[in-house]
Amino acid sequence: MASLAARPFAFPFDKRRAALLIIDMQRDFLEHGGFGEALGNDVTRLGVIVPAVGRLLQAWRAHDLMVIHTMECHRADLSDLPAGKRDRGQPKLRIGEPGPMGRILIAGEAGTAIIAPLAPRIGEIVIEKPGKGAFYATALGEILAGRGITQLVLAGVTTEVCVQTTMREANDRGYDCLLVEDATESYFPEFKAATLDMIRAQGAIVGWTALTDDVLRGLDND
Ligand code: C5J
Repeated sequence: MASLAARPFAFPFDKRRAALLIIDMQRDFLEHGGFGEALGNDVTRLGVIVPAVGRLLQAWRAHDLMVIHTMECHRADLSDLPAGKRDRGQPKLRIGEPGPMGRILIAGEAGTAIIAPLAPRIGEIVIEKPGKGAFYATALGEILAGRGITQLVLAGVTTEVCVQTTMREANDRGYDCLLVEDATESYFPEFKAATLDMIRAQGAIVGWTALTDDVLRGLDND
């Protein structure tokens, strides 16, 4: 067990029980022509975290620890897409409609894929999730239990939507969760800042936050 420098206080890091959970680093959220842009966002904001997420990924692989990637996506027949999620707002393209990278947020389409620098390797778990949280309507809980995982180190996008929802789901299920500050990003900087604050407030009510360098130091020291 290592003590990892984190906020609001040190994280009791047990790397053998800690999975790296990379949330939704998909072309649909990071590249032009995808879902994020259809919602009116500046998708170029998210690319800044790719090197940090890549460093975490390489380190987890080098230590032969568990890596899990998630992808927000829906079945081709849209049977797992609630009408409210499809119809809400005025996006340029709705989920399931054809865009420049294929049908928006549909499993198997080019735009749904994880960006090339962070592409999953054979043997790494990829969770396809229809919701914002990675536990909802997926086998994630069973997979983690099967591997004896009790801690989650989270990275990915977007901080206040899929990352935060997943972290709250995990916290309620008893996992110790640490969000890597410079490996998560939002289309809205103020939402990212507020999310980090509310996660670690009240004595880590949802969990811890730390920088990539501190996580990597903890990994090497444990
Ligand atoms: C959103 C996500 N923002 N991955 N999805 O719709 O955060």
